[in-house]
Amino acid sequence: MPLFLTNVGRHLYQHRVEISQAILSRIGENHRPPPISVSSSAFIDPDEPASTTCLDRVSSLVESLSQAICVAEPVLFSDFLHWFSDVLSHQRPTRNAADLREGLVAVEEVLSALLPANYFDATLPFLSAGRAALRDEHRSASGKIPASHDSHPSPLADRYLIRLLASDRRAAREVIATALRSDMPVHQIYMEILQPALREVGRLWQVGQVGTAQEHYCSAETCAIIARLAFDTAWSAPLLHERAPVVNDGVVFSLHEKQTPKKFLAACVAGEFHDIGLRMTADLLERAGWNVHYLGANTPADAIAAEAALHGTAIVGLSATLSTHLNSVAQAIRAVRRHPACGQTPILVGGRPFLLAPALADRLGASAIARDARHAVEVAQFLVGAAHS
Ligand code: B12
Repeated sequence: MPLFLTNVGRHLYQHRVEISQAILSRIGENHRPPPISVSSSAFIDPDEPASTTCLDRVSSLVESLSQAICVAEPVLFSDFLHWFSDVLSHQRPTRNAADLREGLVAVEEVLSALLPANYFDATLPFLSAGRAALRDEHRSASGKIPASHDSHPSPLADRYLIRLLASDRRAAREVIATALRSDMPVHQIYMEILQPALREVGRLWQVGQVGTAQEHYCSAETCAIIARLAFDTAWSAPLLHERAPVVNDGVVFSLHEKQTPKKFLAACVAGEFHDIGLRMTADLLERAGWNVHYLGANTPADAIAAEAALHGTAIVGLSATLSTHLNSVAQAIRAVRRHPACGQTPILVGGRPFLLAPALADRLGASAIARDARHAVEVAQFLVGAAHS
Protein backbone atom coordinates (compact mmCIF):
# COMPACT_ATOMS: atom_id res chain seq x y z
CA MET A 1 0.00 0.00 0.00
CA PRO A 2 1.49 3.45 -0.85
CA LEU A 3 2.49 4.72 2.59
CA PHE A 4 2.07 8.39 1.79
CA LEU A 5 -1.55 7.93 0.62
CA THR A 6 -2.29 5.81 3.67
CA ASN A 7 -1.06 8.66 5.87
CA VAL A 8 -3.20 11.19 4.00
CA GLY A 9 -6.27 8.94 4.27
CA ARG A 10 -5.67 8.36 7.99
CA HIS A 11 -5.21 12.06 8.62
CA LEU A 12 -8.54 12.79 6.90
CA TYR A 13 -10.24 10.06 8.89
CA GLN A 14 -8.84 11.26 12.22
CA HIS A 15 -9.97 14.84 11.54
CA ARG A 16 -13.23 13.92 9.85
CA VAL A 17 -15.48 15.64 12.39
CA GLU A 18 -13.81 19.06 12.22
CA ILE A 19 -13.38 18.77 8.44
CA SER A 20 -17.07 17.86 8.05
CA GLN A 21 -18.14 20.78 10.26
CA ALA A 22 -16.03 23.15 8.16
CA ILE A 23 -17.54 21.73 4.95
CA LEU A 24 -21.04 22.17 6.31
CA SER A 25 -20.44 25.84 7.16
CA ARG A 26 -18.77 26.40 3.78
CA ILE A 27 -21.81 24.96 1.98
CA GLY A 28 -23.99 27.37 3.96
CA GLU A 29 -21.75 30.31 2.99
CA ASN A 30 -21.59 29.28 -0.67
CA HIS A 31 -25.36 29.16 -0.75
CA ARG A 32 -25.80 32.70 0.45
CA PRO A 33 -27.06 34.92 -1.17
CA PRO A 34 -29.78 33.41 -3.41
CA PRO A 35 -30.57 32.35 -6.17
CA ILE A 36 -29.57 28.96 -4.70
CA SER A 37 -31.28 28.63 -1.36
CA VAL A 38 -29.71 26.71 1.46
CA SER A 39 -32.60 24.27 1.44
CA SER A 40 -31.69 23.12 -2.06
CA SER A 41 -28.34 21.80 -0.89
CA ALA A 42 -27.80 18.07 -0.87
CA PHE A 43 -26.47 18.30 2.66
CA ILE A 44 -28.50 20.96 4.44
CA ASP A 45 -32.18 20.61 5.05
CA PRO A 46 -33.87 23.15 7.33
CA ASP A 47 -36.85 20.78 7.71
CA GLU A 48 -34.74 18.06 9.22
CA PRO A 49 -35.21 17.63 12.96
CA ALA A 50 -31.53 17.64 13.90
CA SER A 51 -28.55 19.18 12.21
CA THR A 52 -26.57 16.07 13.19
CA THR A 53 -28.19 14.35 10.19
CA CYS A 54 -26.49 16.83 7.88
CA LEU A 55 -23.22 16.35 9.70
CA ASP A 56 -23.60 12.57 9.42
CA ARG A 57 -24.05 12.90 5.67
CA VAL A 58 -20.97 15.03 5.21
CA SER A 59 -18.98 12.79 7.56
CA SER A 60 -19.94 9.70 5.57
CA LEU A 61 -18.64 11.44 2.44
CA VAL A 62 -15.36 12.39 4.15
CA GLU A 63 -15.04 8.88 5.57
CA SER A 64 -15.52 7.35 2.15
CA LEU A 65 -12.97 9.74 0.62
CA SER A 66 -10.46 8.91 3.37
CA GLN A 67 -10.97 5.18 2.86
CA ALA A 68 -10.50 5.43 -0.92
CA ILE A 69 -7.29 7.42 -0.39
CA CYS A 70 -5.99 4.96 2.23
CA VAL A 71 -6.20 2.07 -0.22
CA ALA A 72 -5.33 4.18 -3.32
CA GLU A 73 -8.57 3.31 -5.16
CA PRO A 74 -10.47 6.35 -6.56
CA VAL A 75 -13.14 3.94 -7.90
CA LEU A 76 -14.35 3.40 -4.32
CA PHE A 77 -15.07 7.11 -3.90
CA SER A 78 -16.84 7.29 -7.29
CA ASP A 79 -18.93 4.29 -6.34
CA PHE A 80 -19.88 5.92 -3.05
CA LEU A 81 -20.91 9.14 -4.82
CA HIS A 82 -23.09 7.28 -7.33
CA TRP A 83 -24.80 5.57 -4.45
CA PHE A 84 -25.07 8.75 -2.37
CA SER A 85 -26.50 10.69 -5.28
CA ASP A 86 -29.21 8.06 -5.86
CA VAL A 87 -30.11 7.83 -2.21
CA LEU A 88 -30.29 11.62 -1.72
CA SER A 89 -32.28 12.22 -4.86
CA HIS A 90 -34.95 9.69 -4.02
CA GLN A 91 -35.20 10.97 -0.44
CA ARG A 92 -35.80 14.47 -1.83
CA PRO A 93 -36.38 14.76 -5.58
CA THR A 94 -34.80 18.26 -5.55
CA ARG A 95 -31.52 16.75 -4.45
CA ASN A 96 -29.52 15.50 -7.35
CA ALA A 97 -26.03 15.00 -8.69
CA ALA A 98 -25.73 18.75 -9.38
CA ASP A 99 -26.21 19.51 -5.65
CA LEU A 100 -23.64 16.94 -4.79
CA ARG A 101 -21.21 18.42 -7.32
CA GLU A 102 -21.59 21.75 -5.54
CA GLY A 103 -20.96 19.98 -2.26
CA LEU A 104 -17.73 18.60 -3.70
CA VAL A 105 -16.59 22.15 -4.50
CA ALA A 106 -16.99 23.00 -0.81
CA VAL A 107 -15.09 19.84 0.14
CA GLU A 108 -12.22 20.87 -2.11
CA GLU A 109 -12.17 24.43 -0.72
CA VAL A 110 -12.08 23.21 2.87
CA LEU A 111 -9.42 20.58 2.23
CA SER A 112 -7.28 23.14 0.47
CA ALA A 113 -7.54 25.41 3.52
CA LEU A 114 -7.10 22.75 6.22
CA LEU A 115 -4.62 20.24 4.82
CA PRO A 116 -0.86 20.62 4.31
CA ALA A 117 -0.23 21.38 0.60
CA ASN A 118 1.22 17.95 -0.26
CA TYR A 119 -1.69 16.19 1.48
CA PHE A 120 -4.20 18.36 -0.39
CA ASP A 121 -2.50 17.59 -3.72
CA ALA A 122 -2.84 13.88 -2.99
CA THR A 123 -6.62 14.23 -2.60
CA LEU A 124 -7.07 15.88 -6.03
CA PRO A 125 -7.20 12.73 -8.24
CA PHE A 126 -9.83 11.29 -5.89
CA LEU A 127 -11.97 14.44 -5.94
CA SER A 128 -11.67 14.59 -9.69
CA ALA A 129 -12.78 10.92 -10.02
CA GLY A 130 -15.74 11.86 -7.82
CA ARG A 131 -16.67 14.81 -10.04
CA ALA A 132 -16.40 12.64 -13.16
CA ALA A 133 -18.67 10.04 -11.57
CA LEU A 134 -21.33 12.67 -10.86
CA ARG A 135 -21.12 14.05 -14.42
CA ASP A 136 -21.90 10.60 -15.77
CA GLU A 137 -25.69 11.03 -15.75
CA HIS A 138 -26.37 7.93 -17.84
CA ARG A 139 -24.65 5.47 -15.57
CA SER A 140 -26.52 2.56 -14.13
CA ALA A 141 -27.19 2.63 -10.39
CA SER A 142 -24.04 1.85 -8.43
CA GLY A 143 -25.83 -0.98 -6.63
CA LYS A 144 -24.92 -2.91 -9.75
CA ILE A 145 -21.69 -4.87 -9.66
CA PRO A 146 -19.75 -4.62 -12.95
CA ALA A 147 -21.46 -7.02 -15.36
CA SER A 148 -18.29 -9.04 -15.88
CA HIS A 149 -18.40 -10.04 -12.20
CA ASP A 150 -22.02 -11.11 -12.01
CA SER A 151 -23.13 -14.60 -12.85
CA HIS A 152 -25.81 -14.86 -15.51
CA PRO A 153 -29.13 -14.56 -13.75
CA SER A 154 -31.62 -17.30 -14.47
CA PRO A 155 -35.14 -16.14 -15.48
CA LEU A 156 -36.09 -17.76 -12.17
CA ALA A 157 -34.30 -14.91 -10.35
CA ASP A 158 -36.94 -12.46 -11.58
CA ARG A 159 -39.74 -14.87 -10.77
CA TYR A 160 -38.35 -15.38 -7.25
CA LEU A 161 -37.91 -11.66 -6.60
CA ILE A 162 -41.33 -10.68 -7.96
CA ARG A 163 -42.93 -13.10 -5.53
CA LEU A 164 -40.89 -11.82 -2.61
CA LEU A 165 -41.71 -8.22 -3.47
CA ALA A 166 -45.38 -9.24 -3.43
CA SER A 167 -44.72 -10.52 0.14
CA ASP A 168 -45.61 -14.04 -1.00
CA ARG A 169 -42.96 -16.18 0.67
CA ARG A 170 -44.73 -19.44 -0.13
CA ALA A 171 -44.72 -18.66 -3.85
CA ALA A 172 -41.07 -17.55 -3.65
CA ARG A 173 -40.13 -20.82 -1.92
CA GLU A 174 -42.04 -22.70 -4.57
CA VAL A 175 -39.78 -21.16 -7.24
CA ILE A 176 -36.78 -22.67 -5.44
CA ALA A 177 -38.53 -25.99 -4.83
CA THR A 178 -39.39 -26.21 -8.54
CA ALA A 179 -35.76 -25.49 -9.45
CA LEU A 180 -34.65 -28.32 -7.14
CA ARG A 181 -37.24 -30.70 -8.58
CA SER A 182 -35.85 -29.96 -12.03
CA ASP A 183 -32.39 -30.93 -10.70
CA MET A 184 -30.90 -27.47 -10.67
CA PRO A 185 -27.76 -27.85 -8.52
CA VAL A 186 -27.58 -25.84 -5.30
CA HIS A 187 -24.59 -23.81 -6.48
CA GLN A 188 -26.62 -22.71 -9.49
CA ILE A 189 -29.57 -21.74 -7.28
CA TYR A 190 -27.21 -19.63 -5.18
CA MET A 191 -25.39 -18.00 -8.08
CA GLU A 192 -28.17 -17.63 -10.64
CA ILE A 193 -31.28 -17.04 -8.53
CA LEU A 194 -30.53 -15.88 -4.98
CA GLN A 195 -27.44 -13.74 -5.60
CA PRO A 196 -28.86 -11.74 -8.53
CA ALA A 197 -32.21 -11.36 -6.76
CA LEU A 198 -30.49 -9.88 -3.67
CA ARG A 199 -28.39 -7.53 -5.74
CA GLU A 200 -31.44 -6.37 -7.64
CA VAL A 201 -33.41 -5.70 -4.47
CA GLY A 202 -30.43 -3.63 -3.25
CA ARG A 203 -30.51 -1.62 -6.46
CA LEU A 204 -34.27 -1.09 -6.17
CA TRP A 205 -33.80 0.14 -2.59
CA GLN A 206 -31.03 2.48 -3.70
CA VAL A 207 -33.21 4.13 -6.33
CA GLY A 208 -36.15 4.35 -3.94
CA GLN A 209 -38.39 1.76 -5.59
CA VAL A 210 -38.59 -0.56 -2.61
CA GLY A 211 -38.64 0.34 1.06
CA THR A 212 -36.26 -0.73 3.81
CA ALA A 213 -38.75 -3.20 5.26
CA GLN A 214 -39.22 -4.88 1.87
CA GLU A 215 -35.46 -5.14 1.43
CA HIS A 216 -35.15 -6.70 4.90
CA TYR A 217 -37.99 -9.11 4.12
CA CYS A 218 -36.32 -10.28 0.90
CA SER A 219 -32.97 -10.85 2.59
CA ALA A 220 -34.52 -12.57 5.64
CA GLU A 221 -36.51 -14.94 3.43
CA THR A 222 -33.42 -15.66 1.36
CA CYS A 223 -31.43 -16.43 4.53
CA ALA A 224 -34.15 -18.93 5.51
CA ILE A 225 -33.90 -20.65 2.12
CA ILE A 226 -30.10 -20.80 2.31
CA ALA A 227 -30.29 -22.37 5.78
CA ARG A 228 -32.71 -24.97 4.44
CA LEU A 229 -30.52 -25.71 1.43
CA ALA A 230 -27.47 -26.11 3.66
CA PHE A 231 -29.14 -28.66 5.91
CA ASP A 232 -31.45 -30.60 3.65
CA THR A 233 -29.17 -33.18 2.09
CA ALA A 234 -32.06 -34.56 0.07
CA TRP A 235 -31.71 -31.35 -1.94
CA SER A 236 -27.98 -31.69 -2.41
CA ALA A 237 -26.54 -31.89 -5.87
CA PRO A 238 -22.99 -32.17 -7.19
CA LEU A 239 -20.92 -28.99 -7.28
CA LEU A 240 -19.08 -28.02 -10.45
CA HIS A 241 -17.53 -30.97 -12.26
CA GLU A 242 -17.10 -33.18 -9.24
CA ARG A 243 -17.93 -36.81 -8.61
CA ALA A 244 -21.18 -37.95 -7.07
CA PRO A 245 -21.39 -36.55 -3.55
CA VAL A 246 -20.94 -38.73 -0.49
CA VAL A 247 -23.41 -37.95 2.28
CA ASN A 248 -22.02 -38.34 5.75
CA ASP A 249 -23.98 -37.27 8.82
CA GLY A 250 -25.92 -34.70 6.92
CA VAL A 251 -22.85 -33.11 5.32
CA VAL A 252 -22.06 -33.62 1.68
CA PHE A 253 -18.43 -34.40 0.87
CA SER A 254 -17.50 -34.53 -2.73
CA LEU A 255 -14.02 -33.40 -3.66
CA HIS A 256 -11.79 -34.92 -1.04
CA GLU A 257 -13.90 -37.62 0.53
CA LYS A 258 -10.82 -39.83 0.97
CA GLN A 259 -8.84 -37.15 2.81
CA THR A 260 -9.33 -35.49 6.18
CA PRO A 261 -11.26 -32.34 5.35
CA LYS A 262 -9.20 -29.18 5.53
CA LYS A 263 -10.39 -26.33 7.70
CA PHE A 264 -11.67 -23.10 6.22
CA LEU A 265 -12.34 -20.27 8.65
CA ALA A 266 -15.01 -17.87 7.35
CA ALA A 267 -15.64 -14.46 8.91
CA CYS A 268 -17.01 -11.05 8.09
CA VAL A 269 -14.63 -8.40 9.37
CA ALA A 270 -15.43 -6.04 12.27
CA GLY A 271 -18.43 -3.80 11.56
CA GLU A 272 -19.61 -5.87 8.61
CA PHE A 273 -23.18 -7.18 8.88
CA HIS A 274 -23.59 -8.46 5.32
CA ASP A 275 -22.97 -12.17 5.85
CA ILE A 276 -25.16 -13.79 3.19
CA GLY A 277 -22.40 -13.85 0.54
CA LEU A 278 -19.99 -15.39 3.06
CA ARG A 279 -22.66 -17.91 4.07
CA MET A 280 -23.11 -18.99 0.46
CA THR A 281 -19.34 -19.27 0.06
CA ALA A 282 -19.05 -21.34 3.25
CA ASP A 283 -21.86 -23.67 2.15
CA LEU A 284 -20.38 -24.33 -1.27
CA LEU A 285 -16.97 -24.98 0.27
CA GLU A 286 -18.57 -27.44 2.67
CA ARG A 287 -20.29 -29.18 -0.23
CA ALA A 288 -16.89 -29.42 -1.89
CA GLY A 289 -15.47 -31.24 1.12
CA TRP A 290 -14.07 -28.49 3.32
CA ASN A 291 -14.51 -28.45 7.07
CA VAL A 292 -15.89 -24.94 7.40
CA HIS A 293 -15.69 -23.01 10.64
CA TYR A 294 -18.18 -20.19 10.15
CA LEU A 295 -17.96 -17.13 12.42
CA GLY A 296 -20.48 -14.94 10.56
CA ALA A 297 -20.93 -11.19 10.79
CA ASN A 298 -18.88 -8.54 12.59
CA THR A 299 -15.92 -10.53 13.90
CA PRO A 300 -13.08 -8.62 15.62
CA ALA A 301 -9.62 -9.00 14.08
CA ASP A 302 -8.02 -10.61 17.14
CA ALA A 303 -10.84 -13.12 17.46
CA ILE A 304 -10.33 -14.17 13.84
CA ALA A 305 -6.59 -14.65 14.38
CA ALA A 306 -7.05 -16.53 17.67
CA GLU A 307 -9.64 -18.85 16.13
CA ALA A 308 -7.49 -19.51 13.05
CA ALA A 309 -4.57 -20.44 15.32
CA LEU A 310 -6.70 -22.64 17.58
CA HIS A 311 -8.19 -24.73 14.79
CA GLY A 312 -5.16 -25.31 12.58
CA THR A 313 -6.93 -23.53 9.76
CA ALA A 314 -5.78 -24.17 6.19
CA ILE A 315 -7.35 -20.99 4.81
CA VAL A 316 -8.81 -17.87 6.41
CA GLY A 317 -11.68 -16.35 4.39
CA LEU A 318 -12.59 -12.72 5.05
CA SER A 319 -15.62 -10.89 3.76
CA ALA A 320 -16.36 -7.16 3.46
CA THR A 321 -19.26 -5.52 1.65
CA LEU A 322 -18.92 -1.86 2.57
CA SER A 323 -15.69 -0.22 1.45
CA THR A 324 -15.61 1.67 4.75
CA HIS A 325 -14.77 -1.72 6.31
CA LEU A 326 -11.55 -2.15 4.37
CA ASN A 327 -9.61 -0.91 7.39
CA SER A 328 -11.10 -3.82 9.31
CA VAL A 329 -9.96 -6.17 6.54
CA ALA A 330 -6.44 -4.76 6.80
CA GLN A 331 -6.53 -5.16 10.61
CA ALA A 332 -7.75 -8.76 10.38
CA ILE A 333 -5.02 -9.60 7.87
CA ARG A 334 -2.39 -8.02 10.10
CA ALA A 335 -3.70 -9.92 13.15
CA VAL A 336 -3.52 -13.28 11.32
CA ARG A 337 -0.07 -12.53 9.90
CA ARG A 338 1.27 -11.44 13.30
CA HIS A 339 0.06 -14.59 15.09
CA PRO A 340 2.90 -17.11 15.45
CA ALA A 341 0.57 -20.10 14.99
CA CYS A 342 -1.09 -18.96 11.74
CA GLY A 343 1.14 -16.24 10.26
CA GLN A 344 1.69 -18.22 7.03
CA THR A 345 -1.95 -19.25 6.50
CA PRO A 346 -3.31 -18.23 3.10
CA ILE A 347 -5.99 -15.52 3.34
CA LEU A 348 -8.79 -15.43 0.78
CA VAL A 349 -10.92 -12.27 0.54
CA GLY A 350 -14.22 -11.49 -1.14
CA GLY A 351 -17.11 -9.04 -1.22
CA ARG A 352 -18.25 -5.94 -3.02
CA PRO A 353 -15.13 -3.69 -2.80
CA PHE A 354 -12.98 -6.49 -4.20
CA LEU A 355 -15.29 -6.80 -7.20
CA LEU A 356 -14.97 -3.07 -7.86
CA ALA A 357 -11.18 -3.03 -7.32
CA PRO A 358 -9.64 -6.53 -7.49
CA ALA A 359 -6.08 -5.20 -6.97
CA LEU A 360 -7.10 -4.38 -3.40
CA ALA A 361 -6.62 -7.96 -2.25
CA ASP A 362 -2.92 -7.87 -3.00
CA ARG A 363 -2.53 -4.34 -1.68
CA LEU A 364 -4.07 -5.30 1.66
CA GLY A 365 -1.81 -8.32 1.97
CA ALA A 366 -4.34 -11.08 1.20
CA SER A 367 -3.25 -14.17 -0.73
CA ALA A 368 -6.12 -14.20 -3.22
CA ILE A 369 -9.59 -12.96 -4.07
CA ALA A 370 -12.61 -14.94 -5.27
CA ARG A 371 -15.32 -13.15 -7.22
CA ASP A 372 -18.12 -15.41 -6.01
CA ALA A 373 -18.88 -18.52 -3.99
CA ARG A 374 -18.35 -20.90 -6.89
CA HIS A 375 -15.03 -19.30 -7.78
CA ALA A 376 -14.03 -19.52 -4.08
CA VAL A 377 -14.12 -23.33 -4.29
CA GLU A 378 -11.62 -23.29 -7.17
CA VAL A 379 -9.36 -20.67 -5.58
CA ALA A 380 -9.35 -22.44 -2.21
CA GLN A 381 -8.28 -25.70 -3.88
CA PHE A 382 -5.55 -23.82 -5.70
CA LEU A 383 -4.33 -22.11 -2.50
CA VAL A 384 -3.93 -25.33 -0.52
CA GLY A 385 -2.30 -26.99 -3.54
CA ALA A 386 0.12 -24.07 -3.82
CA ALA A 387 0.84 -24.14 -0.07
CA HIS A 388 1.92 -27.78 -0.29
CA SER A 389 3.92 -27.63 -3.51
C1 B12 B 1 -29.19 -7.92 2.34
C2 B12 B 1 -28.53 -6.57 2.47
C3 B12 B 1 -28.41 -6.01 3.73
C4 B12 B 1 -28.79 -6.77 5.00
C5 B12 B 1 -27.68 -7.81 5.28
C6 B12 B 1 -28.27 -9.09 5.92
C7 B12 B 1 -27.23 -10.15 5.99
N1 B12 B 1 -27.46 -11.02 6.95
O1 B12 B 1 -26.27 -10.24 5.23
C8 B12 B 1 -28.84 -5.62 6.06
C9 B12 B 1 -30.26 -5.16 6.20
C10 B12 B 1 -28.27 -5.95 7.44
C11 B12 B 1 -28.04 -4.53 5.36
C12 B12 B 1 -27.54 -3.44 6.03
C13 B12 B 1 -26.89 -2.38 5.40
N2 B12 B 1 -26.72 -2.21 4.08
CO1 B12 B 1 -27.05 -3.60 2.78
N3 B12 B 1 -27.48 -4.73 1.38
C14 B12 B 1 -28.03 -5.90 1.32
C15 B12 B 1 -28.16 -6.37 -0.16
C16 B12 B 1 -29.57 -6.10 -0.63
C17 B12 B 1 -27.81 -7.81 -0.45
C18 B12 B 1 -26.43 -8.26 0.07
C19 B12 B 1 -26.20 -9.65 -0.43
O2 B12 B 1 -26.42 -10.61 0.30
N4 B12 B 1 -25.85 -9.80 -1.72
C20 B12 B 1 -25.77 -11.08 -2.40
C21 B12 B 1 -24.45 -11.78 -2.12
C22 B12 B 1 -24.54 -13.23 -2.55
O3 B12 B 1 -23.46 -11.13 -2.91
P1 B12 B 1 -22.08 -10.67 -2.28
O4 B12 B 1 -22.30 -10.14 -0.92
O5 B12 B 1 -21.37 -9.84 -3.26
O6 B12 B 1 -21.28 -12.05 -2.08
C23 B12 B 1 -20.69 -12.81 -3.12
C24 B12 B 1 -19.29 -12.36 -3.51
O7 B12 B 1 -19.00 -11.01 -3.24
C25 B12 B 1 -18.37 -13.32 -2.81
N5 B12 B 1 -17.99 -13.11 -1.42
C26 B12 B 1 -18.54 -12.37 -0.47
N6 B12 B 1 -17.89 -12.53 0.69
C27 B12 B 1 -16.90 -13.38 0.47
C28 B12 B 1 -15.90 -13.87 1.32
C29 B12 B 1 -14.96 -14.75 0.81
C30 B12 B 1 -13.90 -15.31 1.72
C31 B12 B 1 -15.01 -15.13 -0.55
C32 B12 B 1 -14.00 -16.05 -1.07
C33 B12 B 1 -16.01 -14.65 -1.41
C34 B12 B 1 -16.94 -13.78 -0.88
O8 B12 B 1 -19.13 -14.53 -2.85
C35 B12 B 1 -20.49 -14.19 -2.54
C36 B12 B 1 -21.39 -15.27 -3.11
O9 B12 B 1 -21.21 -15.43 -4.50
C37 B12 B 1 -27.10 -5.44 -0.84
C38 B12 B 1 -27.28 -5.25 -2.33
C39 B12 B 1 -26.11 -5.85 -3.13
N7 B12 B 1 -25.78 -5.27 -4.23
O10 B12 B 1 -25.51 -6.82 -2.74
C40 B12 B 1 -27.21 -4.19 0.04
C41 B12 B 1 -26.02 -3.21 0.13
C42 B12 B 1 -24.70 -3.96 0.14
N8 B12 B 1 -26.25 -2.56 1.42
C43 B12 B 1 -25.97 -1.31 1.39
C44 B12 B 1 -26.06 -0.44 2.51
C45 B12 B 1 -25.82 1.04 2.25
C46 B12 B 1 -26.34 -0.93 3.79
C47 B12 B 1 -26.41 -0.11 5.08
C48 B12 B 1 -25.31 0.94 5.27
C49 B12 B 1 -27.81 0.51 5.11
C50 B12 B 1 -28.11 1.37 6.30
N9 B12 B 1 -28.30 2.63 6.02
O11 B12 B 1 -28.17 0.89 7.39
C51 B12 B 1 -26.35 -1.22 6.17
C52 B12 B 1 -24.90 -1.50 6.64
C53 B12 B 1 -24.78 -2.66 7.59
C54 B12 B 1 -23.36 -2.97 7.96
N10 B12 B 1 -22.77 -2.26 8.91
O12 B12 B 1 -22.75 -3.90 7.43
C55 B12 B 1 -25.53 -0.82 0.02
C56 B12 B 1 -24.02 -0.57 -0.08
C57 B12 B 1 -23.79 0.64 -1.00
C58 B12 B 1 -22.36 0.91 -1.25
N11 B12 B 1 -22.12 1.58 -2.37
O13 B12 B 1 -21.50 0.55 -0.51
C59 B12 B 1 -26.04 -2.00 -0.90
C60 B12 B 1 -25.19 -2.26 -2.17
C61 B12 B 1 -27.50 -1.66 -1.30
C62 B12 B 1 -27.60 -0.51 -2.26
N12 B12 B 1 -27.59 -0.78 -3.55
O14 B12 B 1 -27.70 0.60 -1.83
N13 B12 B 1 -27.92 -4.76 4.04
